[in-house]
Amino acid sequence: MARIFSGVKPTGHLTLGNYLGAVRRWVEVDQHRGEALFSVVDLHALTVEHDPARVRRLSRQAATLLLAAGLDPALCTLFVQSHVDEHARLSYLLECTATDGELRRMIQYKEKSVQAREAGQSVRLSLLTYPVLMAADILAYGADEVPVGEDQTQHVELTRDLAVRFNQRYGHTFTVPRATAPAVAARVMDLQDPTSKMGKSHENGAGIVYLLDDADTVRRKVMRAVTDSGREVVYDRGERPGVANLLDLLAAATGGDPEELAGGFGSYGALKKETADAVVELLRPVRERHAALAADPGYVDGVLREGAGRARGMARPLVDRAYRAIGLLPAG
Ligand code: AQP
Repeated sequence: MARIFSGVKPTGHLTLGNYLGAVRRWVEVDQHRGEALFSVVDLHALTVEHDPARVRRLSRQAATLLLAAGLDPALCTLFVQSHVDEHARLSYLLECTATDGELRRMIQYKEKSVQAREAGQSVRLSLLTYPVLMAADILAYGADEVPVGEDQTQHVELTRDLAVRFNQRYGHTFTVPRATAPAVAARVMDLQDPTSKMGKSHENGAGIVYLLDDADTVRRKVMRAVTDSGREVVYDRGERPGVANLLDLLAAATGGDPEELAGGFGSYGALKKETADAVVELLRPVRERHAALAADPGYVDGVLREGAGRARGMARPLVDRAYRAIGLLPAG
């Protein structure tokens, strides 16, 4: 049975990009077909300027939303990363396996370090080592598969390199995982800037559909989406990124094919209206279940406690093995 690991960072409210690029498949496919672990990876939220109370609040909200989206604790393990010490323990060993050069080449590091400097902030060392912690998240569980959006595939590639290198030097310890991306909506773009990814930590929320936005807000954001100067509805990601993004969203929400859907619209307005309706309907049940679950934080805490216990039980033997393999003296 495949072992599957993936996570979401509590750096902002979960978005339609998170849902379509990752969470929906965790719910519909991954939790049914393997031994799946999903984590609110809160340590990763500390790699950029953060407000402690907000990270705490967003961590619980993310866990509640994952349950509302349909993760079932009877089928998968849901937990908070910082509740399981093995992630940090293994991360250090992997830092002793990775090189400064390969981390500096990571696209996300390059982008985020520029953003931090532009905002007058210093660049945290943890921003550079972030992909190593992510590798530890995955390798600690012997995961074979990592279902992520396209933006994370470079980090999964690094994880593979580190696993292979560790195994070659210190003996076979880690499973070498692979990224699995969804067929549609692997990269949902910002509605106001369709050449950049819809990311939950972006400053301007006008182009971002949050899972907890109410129906009117979703409609307004989709209706105001930036399109292109043409009039004809055609699917062309390179030349018409705004329209292509809407067609991708509609296809992901309704199960259609974006190129075929394009032929059915005579104007951008009609496409926007149908896309808005489809997204509202897609998110309605998630929002409703979230409201019910948020009223019972004790239940969510219980799920997370049990999930952390299970996760610890899986990770500890493997991480202990890695400690021995790399040459550390076992505690007597
Ligand atoms: N726009 C997106 N399209 C498709 N997939 C996406 N994912 C995120 N955005 C999109 C996928 O969702 C999972 C969890 O994402 P994350 O929490 O690691 O990152 P984020 O939502 O992108 O959050 P940030 O803080 O805004 O991150 P940055 O600024 O780093 O991009 C992942 O599987 C991700 O691929």
